This record gives sequence, structure tokens and C-alpha cells, in this order.
Amino acid sequence: MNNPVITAFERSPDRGRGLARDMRVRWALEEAGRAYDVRLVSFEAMKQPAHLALHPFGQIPTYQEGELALFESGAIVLHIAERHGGLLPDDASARARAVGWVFAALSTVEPPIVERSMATLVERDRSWYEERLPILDERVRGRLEQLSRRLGDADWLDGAFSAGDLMMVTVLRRLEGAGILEGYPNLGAYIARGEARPAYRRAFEAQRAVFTAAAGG
Ligand code: GTB
Repeated sequence: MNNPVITAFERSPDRGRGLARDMRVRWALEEAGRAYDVRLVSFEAMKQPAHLALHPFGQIPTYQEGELALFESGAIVLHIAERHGGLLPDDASARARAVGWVFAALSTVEPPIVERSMATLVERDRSWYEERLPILDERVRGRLEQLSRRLGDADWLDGAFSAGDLMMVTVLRRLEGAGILEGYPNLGAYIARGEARPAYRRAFEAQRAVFTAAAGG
């Protein structure tokens, strides 16, 4: 059986911090114990017909396995989780709840975090930035407050570690360095628990090696 092939940035703008969305796919594959290959793509190549045939929006990550080609990190992680053990519970109701947490991470928690992060990148020099940032911070805090309350002192969001936790941890990591997570110690500990998993470590080192190699070792 050939390894699935995923795509990742040839040169990640995060300088090896594992914030791009190939990280969640790598992590899921590591949790699943599935070997994989990586095809690195440049920003230019992502917008060319060959890549657009795989990903209509010209982005990474993509996932190819035999005849199957997927885009969208959530769909890819769920595909991996459905076919391998360790990422979704066997019990049907617990499984449905874990899938719910994948969606919560992607459609409820990630959007305000991405909006804030994009503003810090592209609006920093605009006249409205100083006024807008606290509004964006507040939206993020609102979600973190709710998530923190739900997590409480549990290790994971709903029983055993699942694809929902994998997705939520990768979403929350994008806030590192923003000075916001510090207000939610249980979320900080939650992220640290995710990052301490051997599968996470392997995925992180693999993506970091791409940056190190591009930077000349
Ligand atoms: N909804 C899609 C998914 O979940 O797969 C979103 C995919 C996506 O946004 N991909 C980004 C991309 O290809 C890379 S991850 N961008 C290129 C483009 O759109 O032209 C986003 C990302 C990029 C960089 C950092 N960083 O430097 O910290 C973090 C996250």
C-alpha cells in the first residue's frame, strides 16, 4: 500500500512553529500510526493549474491516497480518524460528539482567532488598527472563556483524547505569543498536554525539519 501524500509549504511563513494547517494532518497521521509522504509546494505553484486541480482555493494542505484527493484540513483529519484507531471513540454517540468538537474547533473557535491573527498581519499600519484590535481580542476572549468553562479541570474535551482535541489544540496554538491564553490556565495546560503527545512531537519535528533545511540546516 502506497503512503498517502500530503502537501505543505515549501517555505512556511511561521518559520517552523507548526502553525500552518499541514500540522494537524501530520499529527493525525502520526496518531493513526500511518506513514506518509510530503510534497512541498511554493506559493507560486499553489496557484498553478496542477495544484488547483487538487485544491480549488490554491492552498495547503491536500491529501492524496490512491484515487482519493482531499482538501480542507477538517475533512482530511476526519478521513484519517475514520479509517484508523485512536482518534474517534467506538461508541456511536461519543463518536458523534467528538466529530462535533472538530466542527466546533473549525467553525466556532477558529474564525475569531484567524480574524485577529490576520489583522495583526495585514492591518497593523492602518488607521483603525489600534481601535479594532481590542474588539478582536474581546471576541477571542469570549470564545476562550466559554471553552475554558466547558473544559474545566478535565484533560480532554469529552473523555479520551480525540480528533476534536487534536483540532482544538492546533486552533488554540495560533494564539501563542498573543498574550491572551495566559488568562486561561486550563487552556494553556490543555495545549501543553496535546503538545506533549509523542505523535504531536513527531509531527512537529517533521514540519520543523522543512524550515531548518530551507534555512540551510
Ligand atoms: N480551510 C482550509 C483548511 O482548513 O484546510 C484553510 C487552508 C489554509 O488556510 N491554508 C493556508 C494556505 O495555503 C496555509 S495554513 N495559504 C496560502 C494561500 O491561501 O495562498 C494558514 C496559515 C498560514 C501561515 C501561518 N503562520 O505563518 O503562522 C499560520 C496559518
